[in-house]
Amino acid sequence: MKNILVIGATGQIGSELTMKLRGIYGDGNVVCGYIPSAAPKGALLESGPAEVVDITNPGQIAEVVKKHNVDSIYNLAALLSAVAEAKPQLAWAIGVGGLYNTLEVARENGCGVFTPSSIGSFGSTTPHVKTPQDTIQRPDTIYGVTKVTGELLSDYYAKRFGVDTRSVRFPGLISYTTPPGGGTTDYAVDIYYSAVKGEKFKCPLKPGTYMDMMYMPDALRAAVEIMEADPSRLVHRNSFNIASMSFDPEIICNKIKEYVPGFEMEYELDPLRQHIADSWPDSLDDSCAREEWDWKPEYDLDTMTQDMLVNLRKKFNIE
Ligand code: AKB
Repeated sequence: MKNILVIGATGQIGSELTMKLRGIYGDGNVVCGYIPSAAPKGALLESGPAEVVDITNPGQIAEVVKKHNVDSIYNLAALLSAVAEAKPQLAWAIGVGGLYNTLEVARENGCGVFTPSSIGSFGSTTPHVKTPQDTIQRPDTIYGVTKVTGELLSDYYAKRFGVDTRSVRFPGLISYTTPPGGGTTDYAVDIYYSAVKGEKFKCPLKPGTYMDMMYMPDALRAAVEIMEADPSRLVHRNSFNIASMSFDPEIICNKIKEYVPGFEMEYELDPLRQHIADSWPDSLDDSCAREEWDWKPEYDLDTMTQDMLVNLRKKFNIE
């Protein structure tokens, strides 16, 4: 049985992943690690152990790892891309300093570590269409710089110290549960909220801005499956391209209109987000993940849209 610590467990991915891990490995075996300004509530707090874990405090990570006999750490502490541009020093302290602290605790205590990377680890000189697994990674953002550094540092700890580090490059993640905060891909979540509330959506990115996106259930499954994968099959570790769908604002808007006929969108461009999105791939080639650990997405744009609309209507009590 695994004993897991999730760092950043109350964030966009963490709040859902912690509950999924508790469902698989047992409520008592998955520690919700949080910072006091983002304390857990409801089921996340009540269904299992919770501890204050500030990733910038190595002593605190080590104490919780020892107290709960942790053998696997899911490190989800990060600032998303647009917020990171506003606070680059903090983005580095959390993304790189925090990862270093986590890897050191993992090395000393024999833990495996999952740390997500992102499509943000690529930059404007990366091939944009069907971006290969191994290619140019010269990101234009501090977010991307922390992600590439994280990939390299994690691979170094695997090779040099035998720490079982594994990771995936997440596309933009879409969920009806926890709203994202400060990402470049977040428009693809916000658009569904506008659609169910009957509001006109103001799109911050221009038509033709393609990016990879993924429905949260697929992303959570990827995080579990890569950590469960047979290590003898893994040629890569940090990090695997994973993909399920790629679209631009027009495509997602038209898909929503199939189910919400009166839905309207207008463009109100955000230059920072547009600049970041233009530097990121249009679509990823995830064949290595498919070959090395049988990665396969379940949702496409149509099935995700239907599920998002049903669940957001339930959430807001809209008929
Ligand atoms: C962001 O937009 O910053 C994230 C990401 C793709 O890593 N959703």
